[in-house]
Amino acid sequence: MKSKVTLLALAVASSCGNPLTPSDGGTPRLPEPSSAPLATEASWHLGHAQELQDERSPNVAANRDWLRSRGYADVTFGPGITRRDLTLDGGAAPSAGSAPTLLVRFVHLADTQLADDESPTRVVSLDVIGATAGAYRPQEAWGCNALNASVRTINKLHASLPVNAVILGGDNSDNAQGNEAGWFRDILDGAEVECDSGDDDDPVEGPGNDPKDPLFSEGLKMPWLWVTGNHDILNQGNFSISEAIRAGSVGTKAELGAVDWSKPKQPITETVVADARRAPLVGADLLDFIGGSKDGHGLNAAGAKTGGKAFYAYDVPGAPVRFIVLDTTAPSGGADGLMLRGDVETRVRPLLEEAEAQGKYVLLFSHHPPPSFTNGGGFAGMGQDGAMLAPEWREFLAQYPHVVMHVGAHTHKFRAAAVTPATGHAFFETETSSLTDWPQQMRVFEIWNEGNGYLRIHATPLDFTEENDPLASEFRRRSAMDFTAGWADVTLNDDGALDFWFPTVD
Ligand SMILES: [Ca+2]
Ligand SMILES: [Ca+2]
Ligand SMILES: [Ca+2]
Ligand SMILES: [Ca+2]
Repeated sequence: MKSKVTLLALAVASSCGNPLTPSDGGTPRLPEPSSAPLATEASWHLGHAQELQDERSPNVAANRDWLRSRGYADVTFGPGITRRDLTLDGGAAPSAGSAPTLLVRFVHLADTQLADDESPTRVVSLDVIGATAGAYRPQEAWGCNALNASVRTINKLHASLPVNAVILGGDNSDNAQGNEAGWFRDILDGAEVECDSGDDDDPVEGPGNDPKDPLFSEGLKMPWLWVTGNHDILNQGNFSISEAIRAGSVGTKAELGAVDWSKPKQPITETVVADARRAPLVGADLLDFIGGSKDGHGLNAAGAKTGGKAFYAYDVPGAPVRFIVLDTTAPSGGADGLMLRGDVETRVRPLLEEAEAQGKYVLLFSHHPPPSFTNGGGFAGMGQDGAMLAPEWREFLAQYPHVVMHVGAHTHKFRAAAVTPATGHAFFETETSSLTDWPQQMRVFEIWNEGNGYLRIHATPLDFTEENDPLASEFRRRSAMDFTAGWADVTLNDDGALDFWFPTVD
């Protein structure tokens, strides 16, 4: 319990807009950031070229010191990134309309991958350059701080550019644990949250100064919509939740390595303090947990949680736009996307038919983009009856004239493409960067009816603020180091800031 004096101090500090200092003794309420610029106005840039340091894993404290001293963690806030146009036929973009109408503005927040880095099911020793580079990230303990910073940024943006909704990209947690899902939900909903398991650690004495301290989130000021990713329901994003995994997650043996925050410099340990809150939370239980808070985050829609897989529609109030959320995860295992014909017929087709009947433009959202749809592909995957791959999926969507775009995540990099199936009409696919790996950006989408025969989908990356927030700042610098030293499995491109031009449907 906090004393009345502390609560009063919090209230005063909050109303004055100043962060509390640790000497106040409470969890800091970070003030509203002074701005939330779109990345085309100003953005974060690496201060060091990417130079492979394959002998200096940034997972080791001494190597981090070496890399940091040579500028691998340096970043600068500077010029905005450039924008380009994308059309369905590759031709020149139309001229902008004289009186465009904004239909919807939303933020896409993908691959936060909140990780309980003290869990016995962590696998730090498997972390190597390449496909398993995500087994450990030197920034991962600061993920809750970065997510809180993202909430502050989105709310600030919302003050000048109202945001209808935030829609997730999936992989909201990293390891399908109940405590991770709880941290994620509570930061977006608004709460005091302590991303700390096992013993209550305080590696830097006092409040608000290390990632194991409680943080205060004001919560998003607009609806947010759930999307499930493979890391939300599979151990390490790969393995179906077996009884052995369930038992191991609440035990003490971390055979592949977890972080020990009780010691200076957080070494890797094979023995942890047990914590029942680490039990996996997946399938129907996970959807009930998320859908049971606030407005249900999309999961209160009829049939949204059927079979423990999240398929639902969200109709943007007052706009001729429907979002359709798809669940592309494979509960039987494997990191790849799985789209089953049965789900397409019984859960997706009816939502599309309704949208067509109502003349609503459709954007589809899933964690995996169509190029990642396989039949049980990926490590620990299992083949399924009725798995639909990208060509068949695209031809299915192309039957519906109002389908504008399929928005995905999963790859941790921006991608944008026009797809032209063999039959039906052309539409767009795009993926957003992750919050966890460089460039650690969200993306703002606006759909404008230009009034000239075209919709313009105006997509712009958005950086989380680090104003008054040294912990979010540390997350960004560690991620920069991971990338510049060659240990992050991502590549950079200019597919983030785009205007997509889509002919209006009569
Ligand atoms: Ca790594
Ligand atoms: Ca702990
Ligand atoms: Ca703590
Ligand atoms: Ca502390």
